[in-house]
Amino acid sequence: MSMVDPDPGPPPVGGRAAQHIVTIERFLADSQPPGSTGELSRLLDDIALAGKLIASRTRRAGLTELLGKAGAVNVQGEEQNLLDVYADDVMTALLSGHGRVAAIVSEEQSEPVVVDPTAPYVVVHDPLDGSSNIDSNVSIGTIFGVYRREDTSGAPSEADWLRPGRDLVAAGYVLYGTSTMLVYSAGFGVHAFTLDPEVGEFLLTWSDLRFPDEPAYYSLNLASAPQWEAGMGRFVDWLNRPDTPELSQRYIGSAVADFHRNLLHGGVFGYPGEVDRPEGKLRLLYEGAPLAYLASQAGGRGSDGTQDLLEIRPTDPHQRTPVFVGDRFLIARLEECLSEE
Ligand code: AHM
Ligand code: MG
Repeated sequence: MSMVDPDPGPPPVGGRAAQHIVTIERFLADSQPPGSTGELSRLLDDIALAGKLIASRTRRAGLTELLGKAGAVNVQGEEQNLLDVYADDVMTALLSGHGRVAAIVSEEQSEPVVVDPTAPYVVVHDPLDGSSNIDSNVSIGTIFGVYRREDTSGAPSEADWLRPGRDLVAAGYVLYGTSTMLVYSAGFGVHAFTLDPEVGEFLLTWSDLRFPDEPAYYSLNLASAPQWEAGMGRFVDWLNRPDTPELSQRYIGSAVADFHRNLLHGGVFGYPGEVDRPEGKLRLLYEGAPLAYLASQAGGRGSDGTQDLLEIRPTDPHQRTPVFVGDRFLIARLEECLSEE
């Protein structure tokens, strides 16, 4: 029997519960705008297959000696885990060789990788976000964004990937949690699919997810509060005032998992800049911008604290930025707190 109930009941938020069993492949094919080539749908289906492979390996990690360090350091100066490397290899393999993807920007690759100079899309991704959680069996995820090249006549260059999030044509994540879920948007709402491990298919769970009107959570690493600038202190004070909407604090340390919970139940995730590190930790191109794109498609927002994350054009593929994504009202309040003298 399938593990995914064809009628999962009402979603915890705005959005529609799937009434029929619909595979992601079928959903993508049925959602294509008239006249489109179907290449983007096939590209998203390739990413879904990468997600299945990574999920399968993640589930077996403790059994197959895949936990632990790979012995290499990535361009961020962070030690790579074996699963980081595996996930990156899977994404590269699935995105190469079929004429859809011209170049790939990955957190785990120091330089963008050109795979097909004439292809129409560029994919940016963090193959395994939250990888410090791998060894402790805590949720991790793959984050991705897709840009359509404006000019395919020459070899891919910086102009193809140093682009603001508002240019994204699709973005999403695969969350390896208690179940594996793929959440994506291609500009027409946010849709969530659960992997049925028995049949090996991502099946539609909810379409048109929206942040609920009443937020439930804020997700900040409060242990870093002494390093934050003064405005963050004002925001945290406001969050804890008795006349502020009652919120719980939840912080997983996997941005993708924190974002997902807040998408379902309402709230904001943030990784602020710090006095000695004003640019923060998270990367604009393959962490901040895709999550901000999803947030805006679900009625929320993304901000770096002063401006919309989707408006920032990176000058480096691995550029870092403060990231705040989620509920619009909470982000507006945060921006006010950061702008006060
Ligand atoms: P990673 O891409 O190397 O996994 O780092 C990003 C992760 C985010 O998922 C998470 O929000 C953050 O790092 C947690 O960092 P910290 O432990 O400093 O709170
Ligand atoms: Mg990562």
